[in-house]
Amino acid sequence: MTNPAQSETAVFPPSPETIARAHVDAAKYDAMYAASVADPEAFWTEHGKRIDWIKPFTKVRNVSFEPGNIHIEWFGDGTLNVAANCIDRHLETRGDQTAIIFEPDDPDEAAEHITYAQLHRRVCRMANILETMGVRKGDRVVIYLPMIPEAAYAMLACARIGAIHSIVFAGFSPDALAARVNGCDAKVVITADHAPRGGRKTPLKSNADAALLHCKDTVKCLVVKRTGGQTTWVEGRDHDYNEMVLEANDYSRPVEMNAEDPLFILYTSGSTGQPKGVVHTSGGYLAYAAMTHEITFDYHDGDVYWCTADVGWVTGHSYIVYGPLANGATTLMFEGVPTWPDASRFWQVCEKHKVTQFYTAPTAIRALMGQGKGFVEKCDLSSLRLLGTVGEPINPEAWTWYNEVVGQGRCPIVDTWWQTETGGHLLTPLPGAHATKPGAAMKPFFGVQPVVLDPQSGEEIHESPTEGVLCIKDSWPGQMRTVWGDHERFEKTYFSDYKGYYFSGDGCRRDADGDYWITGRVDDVINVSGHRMGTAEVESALVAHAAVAEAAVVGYPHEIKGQGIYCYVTLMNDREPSEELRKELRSWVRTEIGPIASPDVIQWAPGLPKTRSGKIMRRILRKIAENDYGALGDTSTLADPSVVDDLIANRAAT
Ligand code: 6R9
Repeated sequence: MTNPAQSETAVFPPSPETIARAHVDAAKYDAMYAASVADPEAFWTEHGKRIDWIKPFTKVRNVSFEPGNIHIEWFGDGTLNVAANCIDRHLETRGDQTAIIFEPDDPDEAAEHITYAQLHRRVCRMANILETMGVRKGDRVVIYLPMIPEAAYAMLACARIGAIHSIVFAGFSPDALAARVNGCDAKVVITADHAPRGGRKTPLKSNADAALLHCKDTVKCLVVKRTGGQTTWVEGRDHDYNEMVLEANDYSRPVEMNAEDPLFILYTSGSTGQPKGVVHTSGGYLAYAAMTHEITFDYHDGDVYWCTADVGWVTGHSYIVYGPLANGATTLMFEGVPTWPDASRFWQVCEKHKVTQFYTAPTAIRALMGQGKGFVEKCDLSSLRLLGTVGEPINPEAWTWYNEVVGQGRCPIVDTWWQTETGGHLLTPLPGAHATKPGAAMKPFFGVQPVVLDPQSGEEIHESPTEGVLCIKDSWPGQMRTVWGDHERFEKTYFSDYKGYYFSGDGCRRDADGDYWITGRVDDVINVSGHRMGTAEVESALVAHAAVAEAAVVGYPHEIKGQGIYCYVTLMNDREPSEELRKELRSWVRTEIGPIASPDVIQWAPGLPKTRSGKIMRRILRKIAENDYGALGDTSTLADPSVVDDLIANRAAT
């Protein structure tokens, strides 16, 4: 699928038109980057001013990456309100400008244009409803909604009253939802009757009902009407948003928050244990999301910007809601999927709303590429000026198709590498400043100091070309601050393998020109269609089934999804393998975690390769799943080497 030799030589310099329009050209990038690392205090004093402070900060940063004392603070004595920054401050100049374009799942349903003035009223009403339900500053609110404007209202309403939101992707199961509600001890869950997607409906409210059975009985539920479909109702616990909104006051005073007060918690998968609650705070996060949104996407007034992510992921937080709205942009929210009613839906939406910047994931590009270019070519994409990708490495073939067929060779592609933990882009080409290379995340954003470490020695490698693990030296304002309720886990996960650095969990290459290429995770996290999945999570779901004695899960290359989920399952003595059981286990995992965790392959494994101390040797399992037996490496420490032969002989087709 990839051809590194070819991709190394293909270089696409920015066009003169792109350079002329861009906020940042090559000379400006070089000067600004140098300044940002030479004197971060001065640099961020200036750029911290892109947001409105109630009480301006006097301290820029207070950071320690020292083991035992991990501490990250930006603009620590400043106060602000994030919602006021995303709405109120625009009212005077752009009250009638569209803030959000809502494009529903069904193309026959009318799109909605929500102005900043309307957004203000709706967010205020939602804020007042939450207060009526007892939500106060510092309380947690879980949002479990479809991709509808109310999801943005809910986020901003929380920010307005100082509550901390935690969005749970609507594709997650009741169990996963309950774990997150309990994990952050939420007071309220906001959901909808149903979530329409790709012509199908997910019963969100009944999922929430099932989840709430496993939560404290004080948790309340606010229900938004989306389809009007039937739901059950628990008197006292359930609140009807559509009814309450008629009565709610349309002004709510934004609460003064400290820069370091948490804005949101977002659960994400790691290499061990259950998902962890990544905590982002208010000031640094917002400044960083806004700055990267404007510069990476070269956003200008009058543009129509579309990020196809779901607000359940960090990309939706930073680049559908907070970054764009802080900049007074017009941001498009799309409820549907790329392939329904057919594979031209994305391009029809681009044509219909005259989208100028389009930001999506490689998995979507690959899926659409497979449908042929006819679906693209029948739409008028002349409004497009820039394309972006995020979520996983993009293979040069998909990059080239994106560039030639979608961008018509005219639109720079920003391949943005970042993570839930980083809050915003860390590596990306800037459209007017850098040439692009198919598959490369290219250059650090301002203030970001990437380093490549030798995985064994942990030493920084200074020369190029080179390859190793990707770490970041020093902090940037959008960095996560802690793991909710578990600062020790924060330190252990990100700062203990390579002392003095933030460890990303990704491997990377730096080529002879000094440009960065992400090679993928080096830990037990797999990336399925751009969604992060801890192999440990899938394993614990599998072993929770009565028929399963043991399970080991690894990723393998998948043409559309990037990586697929390959499960080795050892059954209990009294159980026999069967197609039926395989189906049952698949649907079991879907119910335990959600459809995104659905196993692609289940191989029955009478035994798993283990060391004499009982550790599963995943390296070997990965190689078998990848169909790469030549490179099994050292198997001498295996307790029973014959296990491997059996697994190879019975390898499932992928
Ligand atoms: C924003 C987001 C983070 C992981 C990250 C990496 C992979 C993201 C990428 C990329 C190569 C890119 N990743 N962007 N890999 N090129 N442009 O996706 O956050 O869900 O936390 O995932 O995704 O492996 O470590 P998140």
